[in-house]
Amino acid sequence: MKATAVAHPNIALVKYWGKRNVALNLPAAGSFSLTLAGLTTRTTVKFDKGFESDMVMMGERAVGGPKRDRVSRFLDRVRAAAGIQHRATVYTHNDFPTAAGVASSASGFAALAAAASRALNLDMDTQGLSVLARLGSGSAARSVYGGFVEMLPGKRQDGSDAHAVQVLPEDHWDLVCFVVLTTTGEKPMGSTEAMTSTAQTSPYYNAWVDSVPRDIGKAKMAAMKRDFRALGEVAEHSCLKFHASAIASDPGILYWRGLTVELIHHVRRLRETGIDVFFTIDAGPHVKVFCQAPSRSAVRAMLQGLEGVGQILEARPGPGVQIERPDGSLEPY
Ligand code: 2P0
Repeated sequence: MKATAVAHPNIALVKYWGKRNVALNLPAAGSFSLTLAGLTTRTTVKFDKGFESDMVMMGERAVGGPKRDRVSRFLDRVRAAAGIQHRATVYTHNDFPTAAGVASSASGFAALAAAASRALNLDMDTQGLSVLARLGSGSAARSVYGGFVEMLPGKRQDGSDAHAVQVLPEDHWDLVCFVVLTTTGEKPMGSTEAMTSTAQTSPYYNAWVDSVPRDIGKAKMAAMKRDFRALGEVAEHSCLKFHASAIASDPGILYWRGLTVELIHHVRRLRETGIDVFFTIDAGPHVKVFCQAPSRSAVRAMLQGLEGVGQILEARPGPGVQIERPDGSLEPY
């Protein structure tokens, strides 16, 4: 009735932005991502007949309100699948700042899905786990797998075909991802709400959704061939299109700060000097900068040199969700 799982965030190179079904987190289009090592969520779930309610601990702090309710609703699905009603205690810890804008909901719900399903001995393969994780957060479906991952939007109403698949393993290509923190300011609008607003009010939303499948094809091909420039072109284009559709919402959804824009220009300047590098930006002000392993030190130094840049986190391609054995070692789910 107790299990611990470890999962990593992922960064989308072709973005997910919009749902065909909000209740089931069914995406309107696919997406394509890289799972990261170096940033980790570790989650333990313990079910017990004697517990009166679900308790969620993030680090040392008990979580209440909507965050706890979201976890509780997710656990209800796992309980229903197992045919039990036991309440649970969830201990979860991120070794990276949650305000870093590296989807903590992705690693969080991937780890929670794995720990909860294993604690209740649900007979579930990774595809089933990806479907389950998606019900917690759309991007969590991708963190079930390591390396380069494609999210399939599926067609079915029940969402059973809306899950991720691994395209290439984490040792395929030694990329480096810098997460450049730009501000510690106010929390931007959450993705779930912002996606709904974009779908309902942005005149560019349909064009955005229609453009995704072609971008996924290009990104997959570039990753397979280890064509860094081609991957960078499609990743930046996907990022800017997703932000453009959000900016064109009414009222406009603008995640960027001044330094976000400065970093876009900085990355373009670096590229003009012959350094292979590209950026992507998620639903927040921070900028993720990708390069290949040999240019790691040069790129880090040049990012640090830009005025106003705060902490820089560094990640590499990483594995999918893992289960912790009693001796503390990890095994794939
Ligand atoms: C992505 N983002 O593909 C995109 C790009 C943010 C910008 O997936 O409502 O937290 O839980 O399904 O997964 C963030 O969306 O949203 C996200 P829900 P989620 O990484």
